[in-house]
Amino acid sequence: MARILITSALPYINGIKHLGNLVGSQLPADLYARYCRLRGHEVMFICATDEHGTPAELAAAKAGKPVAEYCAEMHDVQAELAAGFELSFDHFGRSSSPQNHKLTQHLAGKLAEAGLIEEVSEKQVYSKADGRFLPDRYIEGTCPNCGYDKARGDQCEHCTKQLDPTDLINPRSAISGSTDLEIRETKHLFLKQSLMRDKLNAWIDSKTDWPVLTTSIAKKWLNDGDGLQDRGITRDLDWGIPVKKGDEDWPGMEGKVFYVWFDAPIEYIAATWEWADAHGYPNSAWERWWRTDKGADNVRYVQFMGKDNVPFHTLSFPATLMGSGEPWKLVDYIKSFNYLNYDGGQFSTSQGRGVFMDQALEILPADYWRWWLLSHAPENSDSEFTWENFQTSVNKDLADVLGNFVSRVTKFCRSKFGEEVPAGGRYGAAEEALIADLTARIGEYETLMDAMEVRKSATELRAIWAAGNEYLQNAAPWSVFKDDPDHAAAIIRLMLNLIRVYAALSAPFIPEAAAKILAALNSEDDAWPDDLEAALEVLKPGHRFEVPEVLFAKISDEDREGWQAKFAGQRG
Ligand code: B3M
Ligand code: ZN
Repeated sequence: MARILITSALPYINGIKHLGNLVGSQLPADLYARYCRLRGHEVMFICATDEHGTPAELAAAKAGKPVAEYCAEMHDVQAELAAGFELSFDHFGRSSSPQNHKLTQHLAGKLAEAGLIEEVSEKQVYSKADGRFLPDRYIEGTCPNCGYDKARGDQCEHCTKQLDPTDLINPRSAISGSTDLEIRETKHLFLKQSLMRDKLNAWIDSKTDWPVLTTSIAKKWLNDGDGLQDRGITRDLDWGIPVKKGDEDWPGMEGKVFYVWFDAPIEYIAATWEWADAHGYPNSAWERWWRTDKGADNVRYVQFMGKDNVPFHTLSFPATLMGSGEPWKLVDYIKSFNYLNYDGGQFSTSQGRGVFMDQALEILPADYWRWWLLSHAPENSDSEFTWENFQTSVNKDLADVLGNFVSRVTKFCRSKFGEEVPAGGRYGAAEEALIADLTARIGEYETLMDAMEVRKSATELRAIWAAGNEYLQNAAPWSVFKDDPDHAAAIIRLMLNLIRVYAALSAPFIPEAAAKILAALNSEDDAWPDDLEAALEVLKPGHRFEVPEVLFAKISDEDREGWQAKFAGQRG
C-alpha cells in the first residue's frame, strides 16, 4: 500500500466550467484517485476554486456583487457540479481561505529570507477617484489606431492592436469612469526565479518518466531565450492575499496583494490544511502529506492539468517551494493534457461556446459524459467532441456492450432460475479460457491505469466487457439449458459474478452505474479482483439479486439532433 497525493488544477472562479476544462484536469484526476483507492492505496485527492485576480473582480462586477460574495456563491455552484460529476475530492477548498493566506504569506517571508525576492519600482496608472492603481485592462479610452472609444489599456478589441495604457486618447478608469488619472511610482515584489535555473533544470532532468508534453513545455521555458524571467508576484488589487512577510507587515507593500498565480498552487497545500481543520484533525494530519520531515517523504505526489498550466507547475511553484528552504513535498509526476475542441471549433467560456458542466448534467447522467470524455481524453493531441461521436460511443460501449450484457445475464437467470445465483454445474474449458483471458486483460488494464494512460485504459476496459459478451454469445446458455441445465447454471453463476467484477473494474470510469450494478446484485463487495478466480466465487449459490433497471439508455437520433441544435449557438 502506497500513499498517493493527487491534485487537480484549480478551476478558476469566474464561471461554470465547460467539458474541455473538466477533461483537462478534474475528471482524469478523479479517475486516478478512484482507481488508487480501489487498489488499496491511501489517497488524498485535493482540488479548490482559484479565486483571486482581475478576472474574478471583473466577473463579480459583471454579476453586480461584492467579489467576496460572488466567490462564495460560485464556489458552492462549482462544488455542487463537481459532486454531480461524482468527483471524489477529499476536499474542495478555496484559495481565499485563511489557511492559504497564512501559508502564502509564510512562503513569501521565507523566500525573502533566502534572498530570492527583489523589490522593483514601476510606473503605473493611478486613479484618484478609485483610490487605487489600475491594471492595464481596467483603463479604457479611445484607440489611437482606429478611433474605437472603448479600447482597453492592453489591447483594442475593435482593431486588435496591442496597446499601452499611455497610448489611449482620453483614458479613463473602467471602474468609475473617472479621467482623473496620473502616473505614479509603485513598488512590486519579484521572485528571482532566474537564480534557480540550475536547480530546476537538474530537478526536471531527474524526471525521466514524465510525459513528453510536460517536460518539453518545462524545458522550453527554462532554457529558451529569456524564459524563466524573474516574475512579479504582487499586484495593486483589493481582492487577494495581502502582501506580508509571514505575520509581519511588508514596508512599502501596503494595500497590495499577491499575484493570483503565486497563491493558487500554494492552495494545494492550504486546501489539505482546510481538510484537516474541517475534520478537527491536528496539523500533523495535513503535514504528513506535504512536509518531507513529517512523513511526506514516502508520499507519491501526482498533479493533473491542462498544458497551458504546465509552466507554473514545473517552474514557478517548484521555485517557490524549493526557494523557501523548507522541506516541502515536490511533485513526482505531472500528467498534462492537450485541448478538447467542440464541434469544429474551440470550447470558449467567454463566448459561451460548447457544453458546460451544468448543461451536461441537465441532459444526461454523469457516467455518460465521464465515459465519453475519458475514453476520448486529449492525451497525445487535441481531440474533438462531436455529438455523432458521443452518440456512437454511448450507444455502442455503454448500452450495447456493458448494459446489454448485464441485462441479458440477469434476465435470463430470472427466467430460468429465479432471481438468485444458481447452484450446480462445473466450469469447462471455455470458462477456464475466459478466466485466463480476463486475468491477462485485467493485468494490462492495471498497468495502463497505473501509468495514467487514460484512453488506453478505457479501450482495455471496453475489451474486458466485450470478452464477457463474446463468451456469453458462444456459451449460449439459452441453448445449453435445454439439454444440460446444470451447465447453464454454471455459466450463469460465472456471468453473475463477472458482472460484480465489472462493477469493481468500471467504478473509476462510471461510478454511478457501478453502484447501481452492485445494488442490483445485492452486494457491497466492490473489492478489486486481485485474484480473479476467487473474485468470481464471491456471489454464492442462492444469493439473491434483482434485475437492474436499464443501465444506459441509448441516445436516439432525435435527441442528438435536438442537442446539436440547442448547443450550436452561444450560452444565454
Ligand atoms: N486556475 C487554471 C485556469 O484558470 C488555473 C489553474 C490554477 S492551478 C494552481 O486556467
Ligand atoms: Zn483600435
